[in-house]
Amino acid sequence: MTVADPALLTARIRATDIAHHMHPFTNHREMRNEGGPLVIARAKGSCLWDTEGKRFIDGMAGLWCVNLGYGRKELVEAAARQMHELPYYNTFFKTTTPVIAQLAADLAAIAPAGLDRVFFANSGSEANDTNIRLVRTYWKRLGQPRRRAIISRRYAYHGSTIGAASLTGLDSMHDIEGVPIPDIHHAPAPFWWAEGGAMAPEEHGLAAARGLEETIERLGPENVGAFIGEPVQGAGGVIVPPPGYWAEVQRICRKYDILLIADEVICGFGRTGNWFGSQTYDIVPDIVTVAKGLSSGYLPISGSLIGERLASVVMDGESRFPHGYTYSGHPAAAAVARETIAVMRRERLVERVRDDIGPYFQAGLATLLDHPLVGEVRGVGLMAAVELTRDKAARSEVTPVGSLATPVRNLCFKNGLVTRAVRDCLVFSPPLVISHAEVDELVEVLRSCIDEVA
Ligand code: PXG
Repeated sequence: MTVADPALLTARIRATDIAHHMHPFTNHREMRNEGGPLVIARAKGSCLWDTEGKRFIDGMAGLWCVNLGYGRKELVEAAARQMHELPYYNTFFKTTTPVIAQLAADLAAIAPAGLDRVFFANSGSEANDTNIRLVRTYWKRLGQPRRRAIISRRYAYHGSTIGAASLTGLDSMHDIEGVPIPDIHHAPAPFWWAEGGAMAPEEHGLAAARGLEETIERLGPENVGAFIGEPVQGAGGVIVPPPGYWAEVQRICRKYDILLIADEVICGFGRTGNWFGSQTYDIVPDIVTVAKGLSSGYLPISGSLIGERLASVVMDGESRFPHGYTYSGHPAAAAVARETIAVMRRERLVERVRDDIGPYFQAGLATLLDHPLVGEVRGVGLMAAVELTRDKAARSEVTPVGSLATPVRNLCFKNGLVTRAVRDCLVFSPPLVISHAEVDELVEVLRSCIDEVA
């Protein structure tokens, strides 16, 4: 479409999009009534521009993924070089490619201790579906096929495929027949703001962990194969676990010999100030899900990192693991992932999040706490939620749900800041390269928008 007038161009793209494109998680009628989708045309660093030249700070790094920021020539060139050399070959039936073998080794080098092998997929959802099969295959081959239950948590987001949506703990995603699939259960989340009542946060964290133990006992430990959790629950509203929570969950999993899966699709690759959230919270997982930041979102790739305990049964046994995707270990995506890890090392981005921009970002958002509508600011590293309420002391739920955060989110867009409303909190996960000045701008715009809604 070559149209000189930006407004006309935008209108045409919107019309075409409305006519033909079904969007994920979108109310199309509402979108049409509002004049159509926002059309993002280009991006650089931590900023986006729409087709009419309006600039936005990307407070979400795309969808929690563009960790290195936009416009990274290194990543583009890594993909191009690989595509010239070998654009595609598969990894099924005893074949491999140099780049995927090397990426697997790169991941083993940075992964939490002992997770030396990786099964590749293309999205977080696919990797979590892989995990369901991994866990059930593991127990079946050990002669304990009854251990097929997998326990997840409320507010969890593990993806949209039927398996991953089953693990997800959001009611809206279970609103069709057959979901969740059998033998998936949901335990409480350590979500103190909404559910902690009069308890101290640490006390509520232990109560949530106890809820996991009760679920295991109700199901019978001999029927439970694994527990899956995000170190910090992201899409559910950046639910930061209180001190002691993960240690207790770990203790419970060990006590009942249950596999522990850390879904690091958001937390991985520096987001929490370490390479993995498991390191931030001293979790020793049997499986780690990675995606998003693995390639900084430039190309789709994900994986399940596994340790010796699983590998010895599902890899080194007599039979093969009957599972795989055409694009498992795609060479171009793998080349981008390798370069992403290399850039993170060269630019010391994990250290930057831990020591510099992470604390600066959290301190900036914390200045909003003096606002009458801001009940809580919670976060770690470069992920955070600003919880809005009409009654701070009572931590009362906003009614109707969304009536504070949604207008604030809409105003933020109008004023050049991309954020996401989850119930009545605004969530943030900016690129790891966001500058101090951009953080200042983000906080300032957010404050003015909350003011306006107040
Ligand atoms: N696990 C976690 C922890 C995630 O956050 C997935 C798995 C699924 O990944 P894929 O690549 O299949 O989407 C995710 C994805 C949001 C939002 O609005 C969050 C995600 C995806 C899309 C939107 O917060 N997280």
